Amino acid sequence: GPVLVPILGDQLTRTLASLRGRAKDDTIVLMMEVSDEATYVRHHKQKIVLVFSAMRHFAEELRDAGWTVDYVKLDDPDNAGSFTGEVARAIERHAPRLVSVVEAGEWRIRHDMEEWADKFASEIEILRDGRFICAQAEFDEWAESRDTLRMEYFYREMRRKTGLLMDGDRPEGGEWNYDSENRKPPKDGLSAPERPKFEPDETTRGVIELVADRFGDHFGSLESFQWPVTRDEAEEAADAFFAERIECFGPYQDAMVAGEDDLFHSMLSTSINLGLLDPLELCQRAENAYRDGKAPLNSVEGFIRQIIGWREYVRGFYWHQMPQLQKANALNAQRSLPEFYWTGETDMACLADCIRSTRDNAHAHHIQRLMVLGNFCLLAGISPREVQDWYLVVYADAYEWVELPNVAAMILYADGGTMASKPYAASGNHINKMSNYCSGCKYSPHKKTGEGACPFNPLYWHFMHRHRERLEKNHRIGRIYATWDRMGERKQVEYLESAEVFLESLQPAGEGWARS
Ligand code: FAD
Ligand code: DLZ
Ligand code: SF4
Repeated sequence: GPVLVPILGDQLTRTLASLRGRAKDDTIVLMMEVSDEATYVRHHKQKIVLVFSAMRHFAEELRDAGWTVDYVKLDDPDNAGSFTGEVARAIERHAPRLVSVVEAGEWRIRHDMEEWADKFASEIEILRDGRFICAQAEFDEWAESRDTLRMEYFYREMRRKTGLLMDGDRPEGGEWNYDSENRKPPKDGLSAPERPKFEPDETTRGVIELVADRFGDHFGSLESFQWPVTRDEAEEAADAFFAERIECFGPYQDAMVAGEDDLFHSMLSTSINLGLLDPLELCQRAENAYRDGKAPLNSVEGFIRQIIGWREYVRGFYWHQMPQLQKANALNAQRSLPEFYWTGETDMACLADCIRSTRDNAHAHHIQRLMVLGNFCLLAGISPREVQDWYLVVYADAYEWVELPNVAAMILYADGGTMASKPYAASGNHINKMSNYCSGCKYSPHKKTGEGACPFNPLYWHFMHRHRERLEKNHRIGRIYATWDRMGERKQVEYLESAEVFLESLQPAGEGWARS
């Protein structure tokens, strides 16, 4: 029989390890739309459209290049509903001598894959995913020798390994990191050139109909679907970023402006995660922009660090810490996620805008996910499990390998500080400094407690107070308790009571939003 090559929905590249060196007339590519993947959490509708449409376009691209593709659609009456079920059916159809597959990105699926060898009579080969720069063994080796796993040190290894922005064995410009230049608040009226928007073609329109029909009650809007769904479109999106936005990417990386959903961010995560764009190639293009004098070092270094630093690091961290990471809850946070995370109905203008963008675009940019949406969950003590589900559902770029480390370790400190040296806690002042949200808000960031006070202010001290025992020992945050102690009891009680009143007012989301 032939070789059967299953390609999962986030493995859409012709350079995939399982295709390399194969004879086209001896290979059957298997692609499967399965209900299990669309519903293990109730993904944002745009995410399902994105994955299915990109899969259908990629299947066409492979066929045009001469490959035989066996494509199972979601509405195929015999669809088994899962990868394992569909691979079983394909083995019956094709009697392959070998099933060659690239390891899944998520623990859930990799676990299933590892059972294929026992379940099926065909030989099974599971290959390493060559799209990542750092092999897992390499990450594990790096991690073994330390107690804390700081991204910054990992990143330097990746710079040396790839040679990106290196000047011999020294970092270009003399520093590894130029983030101190990358914290500009938004000036009045800050806005960015519009990025290319990709109108749905016939294939995408077909998938939109399917998703409206089958998953119409999932979170999120379908109206504004504009994601790149092919490699060509993704390249066009990358071209526009390198031509028009990378220059300001660094300085305004942490800025937020109401109604400006992309600012100078690349908006390339969905394409990178699907396989439409190669992360290393993008970094090389960024470096070229710097060498050609088209973009400053702080922007280019920042972009490269997000990819060969953060992206590679969270993936290594995920596999290093799974499956425990899913259950980690070092701060014992137990509160339910508020319903407004799903409805967007809140008087807090910053949260309302971030949730609106999330609903309309299946996207929010990094600092919105971190400083507003994540910070709130940290301070309010929302249960990690519920926060994880929310982030996995709502973003078009969300896969557990990248979502979980960011949520559990980066925003919630649920790993107890293996990733972050301190919890990322911020008060209303900080959000006010980095955004224009507060001028349109019912609350005031300058008011500390009581009626009209920005809820982030009392929540901040409530958080610090309830975790004093753990955080006081932390050298980066411990000093804050001197400020707290100086306030005096009356002020302290005001903070704590204001926070309690606010927390009591939160309406819990209830079941059914994230999982059936
Ligand atoms: P840019 O700002 O242009 O950054 C360039 C690229 O760097 C991104 O495309 C992405 O590939 C990479 N990158 C940047 N930051 C990170 C990071 N922290 N972790 C991994 N890669 C990073 N990103 C996802 O791809 N999927 C997720 O499910 C996801 N969940 C997140 C959850 C939380 C709580 C936080 C704080 C961050 C999360 N991120 C996630 C990271 C980041 O927010 C997005 O990658 C980014 O907003 C995507 O938009 P962009 O392409 O415009 O990014
Ligand atoms: C996210 C997703 C969805 C919604 N649907 C499918 C699908 O029907 N078929 C498929 O091959 N992949 C899908 N994906 C992406 C997978 O969830 C992803 O490949 C796994 O999480 C493995 O990491
Ligand atoms: Fe957000 Fe507080 Fe500013 Fe309102 S006042 S936008 S709640 S930070």
